[in-house]
Amino acid sequence: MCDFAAWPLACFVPVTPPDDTETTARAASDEAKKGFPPAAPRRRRSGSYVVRLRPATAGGAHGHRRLHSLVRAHGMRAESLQMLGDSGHTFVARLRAADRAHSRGSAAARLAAHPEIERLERNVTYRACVFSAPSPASSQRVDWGIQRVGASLSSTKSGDGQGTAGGNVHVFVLDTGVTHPDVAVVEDRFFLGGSASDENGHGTFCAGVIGALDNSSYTVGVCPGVPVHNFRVLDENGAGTLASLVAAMQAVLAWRAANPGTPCVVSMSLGVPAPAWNMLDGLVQSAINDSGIVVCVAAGNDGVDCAGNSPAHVPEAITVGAYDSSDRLAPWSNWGPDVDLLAPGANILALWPTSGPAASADGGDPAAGVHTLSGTSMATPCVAGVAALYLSRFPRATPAQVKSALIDAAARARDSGQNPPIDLQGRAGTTALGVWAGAF
Ligand SMILES: [Ca+2]
Repeated sequence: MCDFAAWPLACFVPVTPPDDTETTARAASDEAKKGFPPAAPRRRRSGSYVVRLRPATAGGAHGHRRLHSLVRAHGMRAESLQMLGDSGHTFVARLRAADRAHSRGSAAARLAAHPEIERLERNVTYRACVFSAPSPASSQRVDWGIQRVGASLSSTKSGDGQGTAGGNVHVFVLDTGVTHPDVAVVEDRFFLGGSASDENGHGTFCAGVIGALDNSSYTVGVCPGVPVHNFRVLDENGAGTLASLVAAMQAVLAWRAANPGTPCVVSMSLGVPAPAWNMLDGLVQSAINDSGIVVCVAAGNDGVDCAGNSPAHVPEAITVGAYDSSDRLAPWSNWGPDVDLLAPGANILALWPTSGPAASADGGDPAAGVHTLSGTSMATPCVAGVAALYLSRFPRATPAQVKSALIDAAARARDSGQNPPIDLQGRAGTTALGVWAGAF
């Protein structure tokens, strides 16, 4: 691909237009000799030129008149003659030979040699020096995880190129920000310095797993087109603070209080080792028990029991571990009795910022607007998307009912053979159930 940074000007290559050398009346004469009635002489073609008068020649209106005069003196007519901007001495002209006795090409060459003319050049066509890049609008890619959890069987049939999540469910993505045209972002807020823009890519990716639009571009989410609240709590390095998370959760609670009839889901692909209960854990618990908000959290990527991670160890939250495309628990996925469901988390394809500092970072492909990543961070939004799907059909369900419904649906799909159990790789005491979107 053409690297514009390395080719600021050389990227534009002048292209000579098709030869428009004037056609003479020879064809008509030949036909006359053969006894045909003489046809009308073909119209002499004009050509576009850029002409610059020497600085010593008066410019502006005087230059305009002078150039007309010089054109006529050289056996041509100017069909149009316009000054370029306010240059005074540079004009663009369409010139044509005045009669058959003159050839425009040779007349123009003589004009170019006139002492009052500094330059006279064909007005050639320039084209951008760009190779065709993968067009994100030409196709939509459906990740293996979307297929694996039966999202194509859900009420919105992810991947069929149409369909938006029904109902009035809202999803809050507490992450590095969400910056992508394939996500229906309805609110941008930031709880760190800076702005709500995603300068890391992680938040955009997670939002894509939840709800990338089911259209002709980029990827598709589990709950396509669901309204997303972009709550930026992590910085460009993917790091945030307890304070930023507490502030964001308080804002979610305030939104819920103002919109009591609107079901909502919080997705948090983040965590910190925390053997003890902390303020965020208390807010998550309150959001679930007191405010009716479904909260999905990542188990973590340390390959340990997630009982020592916040907010993964909040019992009421839906805590998510990760499996790979061979239906094996990922070796780095946290595990243990606090894990409620597993979801695809290895080599997941989802959205990536197309511009800004994150676009080319971490191996992302800004031209494609997608990226492949692994982690329980990728698995968590899959479950958040399924929860949103469920709430779009059963908007009055409590968080406890949503959690039970997701687990029951996963078990039924396992029993029917649609949703194979996950190989736990020896991590006994962890659920082997993968989330199943196909029921909703
Ligand atoms: Ca899409």
